[in-house]
Amino acid sequence: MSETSDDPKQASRRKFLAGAAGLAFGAATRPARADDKNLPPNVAGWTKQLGDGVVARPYGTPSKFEKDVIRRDVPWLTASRESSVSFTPLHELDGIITPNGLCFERHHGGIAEIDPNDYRLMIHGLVDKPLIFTLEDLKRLPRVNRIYFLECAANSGMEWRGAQLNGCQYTHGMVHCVQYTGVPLKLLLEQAALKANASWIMAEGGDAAALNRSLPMHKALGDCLVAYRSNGEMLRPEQGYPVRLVVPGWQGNMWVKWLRRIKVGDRPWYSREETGKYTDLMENGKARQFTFEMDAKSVITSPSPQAPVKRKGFTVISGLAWSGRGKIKRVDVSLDGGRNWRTARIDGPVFDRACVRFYAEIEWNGEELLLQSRAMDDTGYVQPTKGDLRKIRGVNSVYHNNGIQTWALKASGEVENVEVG
Ligand SMILES: Nc1nc2c(c(=O)[nH]1)N[C@H]1C(S)=C(S)[C@@H](COP(=O)(O)O)O[C@H]1N2
Ligand SMILES: [Mo]
Repeated sequence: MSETSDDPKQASRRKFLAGAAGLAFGAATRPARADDKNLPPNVAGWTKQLGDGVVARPYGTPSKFEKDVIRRDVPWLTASRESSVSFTPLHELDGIITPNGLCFERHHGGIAEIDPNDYRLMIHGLVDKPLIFTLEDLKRLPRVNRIYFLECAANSGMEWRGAQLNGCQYTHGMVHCVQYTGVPLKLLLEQAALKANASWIMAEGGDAAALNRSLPMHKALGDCLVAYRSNGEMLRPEQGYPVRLVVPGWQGNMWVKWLRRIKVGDRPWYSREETGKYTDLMENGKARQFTFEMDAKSVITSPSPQAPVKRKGFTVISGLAWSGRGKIKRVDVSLDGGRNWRTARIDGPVFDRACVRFYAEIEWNGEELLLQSRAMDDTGYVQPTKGDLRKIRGVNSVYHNNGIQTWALKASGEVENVEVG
């Protein structure tokens, strides 16, 4: 393609390159600073001496200059640290995989510390052969690798009352997406030999909360995994070391960590987490129960309140989308609060019930924008506006808020959590 092409992609690329050159020029002409000795044309300090040798960090950690890329909590949100939540720094990440050390945590009774030698998984109830597996037993069985998102049903729960928290880490950071390695739950249930009337299971954690949830048998025999690895390495203690249940597309609460026991039955258990919690109070005073699936959702992670725009010109809008019902088919981005939409570019792999990464590149000249993203999945479901969601759900809910998020981009480049219409 020739340099004089009118192709808009080429044109924006030329402008982008011109902008980049401008940055270098600007940097070279700003007032001298003490640390300029590392800048061209000088040879930087790190080139003039040998660095640390191998295994200086036997388990690698991020550069010290990345010290702000961390999970964060909101201290006033919960009464204790043991029953609380920390949030994934979505605004600092790219691609689709969440690094293990940055996965949000949600605990009801603190992090259980389990000696893998003492770990046992019991399967009992309506089975012919009750079984107890050690970790070694589980590792000897055929295993699979799957990339899935996990979203807490309470993600964005504060936002039912209007724009509350300023940062996608806090509004949307109860989601992570990693590659699990584990044994299909079906395999274990088959070994235990289900009785004819077996139609539900109850999964229970070995933590102080002994968190337990009922799952219908079709899901248990479907795609659930008993997982022990995340992104290749053993699960982190925070994520359920050594074993957690993986329940693809369904609310995070069901992904029982520190998995201790699976009881097989013929009806749900109606445990605390499926009666007092994780139900959705509707406008008419009735509550929806067993709302397992997570609806399609998306969020722009940059620009966002914690990731303001630093300069005018070529700007990459980026975000994540996911659906508990299947694959993300398309993501649209709006710059004007939902009046006009353009199709975003999805880049990277698109897996069933995993996060996908999207981009929309714009020229930003300092005008105020109302940034939104809207996800569509392969069932035809379209992420609703918050207004449309409230029409159906009312305002009594905590869980399952998948409404379209709006970020107001100010002339200064700062970004604020707002709500439109
Ligand atoms: N045993 C046990 N499992 C648990 C929990 C818990 O407190 N105890 N919290 C649940 C909730 S509410 C969520 S959202 C997910 C969070 O998983 P994560 O901490 O890996 O992000 O784990 C679920 N599994
Ligand atoms: Mo949760």
